[in-house]
Amino acid sequence: MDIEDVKEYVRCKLDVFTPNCELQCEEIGDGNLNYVFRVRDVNSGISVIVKQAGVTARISDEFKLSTDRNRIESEVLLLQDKLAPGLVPKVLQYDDVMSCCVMEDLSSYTILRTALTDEQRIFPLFADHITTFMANTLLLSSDVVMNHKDKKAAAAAFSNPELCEITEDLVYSEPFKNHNSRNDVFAPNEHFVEKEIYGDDELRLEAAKLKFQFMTNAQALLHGDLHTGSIFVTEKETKVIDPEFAFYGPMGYDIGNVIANLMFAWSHATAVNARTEYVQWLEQTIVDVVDLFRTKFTALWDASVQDVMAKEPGFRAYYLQNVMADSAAVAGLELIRRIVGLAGVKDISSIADEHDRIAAERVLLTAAKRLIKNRNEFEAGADYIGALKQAQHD
Ligand code: SR1
Ligand code: MG
Repeated sequence: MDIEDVKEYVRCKLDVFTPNCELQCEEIGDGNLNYVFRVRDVNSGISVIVKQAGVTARISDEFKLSTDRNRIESEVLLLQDKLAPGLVPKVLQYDDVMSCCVMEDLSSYTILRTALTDEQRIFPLFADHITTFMANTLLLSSDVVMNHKDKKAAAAAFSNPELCEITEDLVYSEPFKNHNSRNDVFAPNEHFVEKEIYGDDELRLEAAKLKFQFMTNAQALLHGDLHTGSIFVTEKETKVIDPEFAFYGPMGYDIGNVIANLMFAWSHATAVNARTEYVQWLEQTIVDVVDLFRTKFTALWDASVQDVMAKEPGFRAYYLQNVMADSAAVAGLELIRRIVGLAGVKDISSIADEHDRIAAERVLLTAAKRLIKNRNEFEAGADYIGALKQAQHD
């Protein structure tokens, strides 16, 4: 739809707008895949977001994608609002003919990546909110809690092969091979990447193991793309958006993405000499995301576990330890793919000084290798800060 189509569409389809209302509409999407419109009634001030999925990705026609991702996104938002109330936008309507979802307008919120990278703002409640979101949506959609037949039906309903293929290629394959890839390496770091990533046999073997774990471990209903561009924030509230990559996969995929993208914010902050209070808050937030997740996951497990064998003494600790190791590995993969692969992040690309950017990328890539290879050693939040500080001195 173009802007006029969207105005006509909401005028006809949504009760909140009257037939003669005066509408303003703008396209505000800045993601890689879809078109996002904000429509506002000039007189009442009421506004909504209309998100439409096309048959190719916005970033490039090379990606041919099913519009079913819009159905998945709409249904997952409705489900996540039940599992983690108040932490996702309200869905007002989903239309499978137009492949579009109408949802709550969050115009008083800011995208977390922008707020961190451009504004260096502090969000005191973010770690608490995002860990509630992850513990609830992941554990409560898993076999630990759900009836196993219902869980298998949910896994089938949220089968998302085309968007999973993007992740399999862009996260788990292309960053490790300088062949037939769409990688986009910062030129001054090409030799470093050649040696430290493409040339590291042990790293590539671990990435291969993790790729097949991503494809085969239908552990929980993931958001599937939980970076700081998928999170809206204010000082008091957090809303997770864009679950179009959702599918049943390993829990660590979501947790690792949050950690890695906070590390990107930390890297940007240190590169531009951000104020100490802000850098300290970022470090504490990384620590809190890991430690609060563990605490909440443990409490929720005890309150909601259903499977008879999952109640065996020692099983909870074994399960959580695997989730935390996966999380560390995914954090490493996300760091590597955003520096080496096709879809970069502005936390890094906006570091203006060439030497600062070279150094920032090398610190993160060094930490990433440790996160992947030594993933079983990352248990507490402080371990992640330790990896960053160690990489600064390597
Ligand atoms: C072609 S899509 C590139 C990336 O954008 C999305 O947000 C996902 O992170 C995907 O890997
Ligand atoms: Mg997105």
